[in-house]
Amino acid sequence: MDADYRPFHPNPSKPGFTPPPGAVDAHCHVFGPAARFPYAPTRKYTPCDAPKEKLFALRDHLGFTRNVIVQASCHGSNNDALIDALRSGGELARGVAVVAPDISDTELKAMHAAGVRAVRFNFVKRLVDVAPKTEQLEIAKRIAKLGWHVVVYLEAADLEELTPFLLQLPTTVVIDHMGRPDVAKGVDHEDFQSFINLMQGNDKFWTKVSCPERLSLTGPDYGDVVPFGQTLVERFPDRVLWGTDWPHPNMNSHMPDDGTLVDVIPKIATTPDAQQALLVDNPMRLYWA
Ligand code: 0GY
Repeated sequence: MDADYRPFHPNPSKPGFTPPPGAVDAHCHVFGPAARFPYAPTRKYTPCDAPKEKLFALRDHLGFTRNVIVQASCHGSNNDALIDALRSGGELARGVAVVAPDISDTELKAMHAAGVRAVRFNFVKRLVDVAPKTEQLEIAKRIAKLGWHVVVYLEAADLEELTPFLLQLPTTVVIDHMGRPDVAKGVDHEDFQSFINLMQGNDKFWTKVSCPERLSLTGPDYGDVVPFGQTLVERFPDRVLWGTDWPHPNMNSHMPDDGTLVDVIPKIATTPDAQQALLVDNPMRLYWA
């Protein structure tokens, strides 16, 4: 089966920045291998196989200790590859699943035992047929009882429409990739200010200061995205997470060098305290407590 986009970087560089001991890559995926974990027939893209062994090798190479593995749309709501990776990762891995509304309590408990601590709701229309909000709210109420939270993937243009729904969710809500701002507009534009206002107005909102490679218009070293991440880390030091987004599905402009991505961290989290919170204390509180 051919992938729709470039393969991930074959030999990422060693970053110059050394993450603090116990650092967590809080947004990464495993894909397949398709021969064992087939991709969903309903998927909108076909990825390159990106098995757990490669993810764990990258973790070690970059100087990280733990992973939060996020179910991606190409596997639909079949979380078998994710659960298999979590079982292999043991205490060093936690997961974010995508579940169908008819999932049983027994299945949810088995996922918890494997390390799942959140569900993801994806609102990016090129990736999924977006599920009805009533269904998602029911799922959120059920997983709240397990102490899980909700991760949402949305684009800046949809934030206003989604805000009432996000406010209704009964759990912590982590917004992927800074809500995908249009970086050409700059941090002072009303769109990014709306995102900041949402974070400011309710401390249940967290965000991942990740994916400069997806948001950048200039490419490596992603200088045009730095002010966005830096602003969020400064304003909300206790509610930010960071992740590689390996193996970078749908990256067509270029395939990032994961070492270069790690070297963006000290530009957005400029002090040892901010780095410790971003890479260790915050993800440990949310996923390992
Ligand atoms: C990401 C981004 C993408 C894909 C998915 O669920 C997914 O398939 O999240 C994307 O193409 O923007 O964060 O992994």
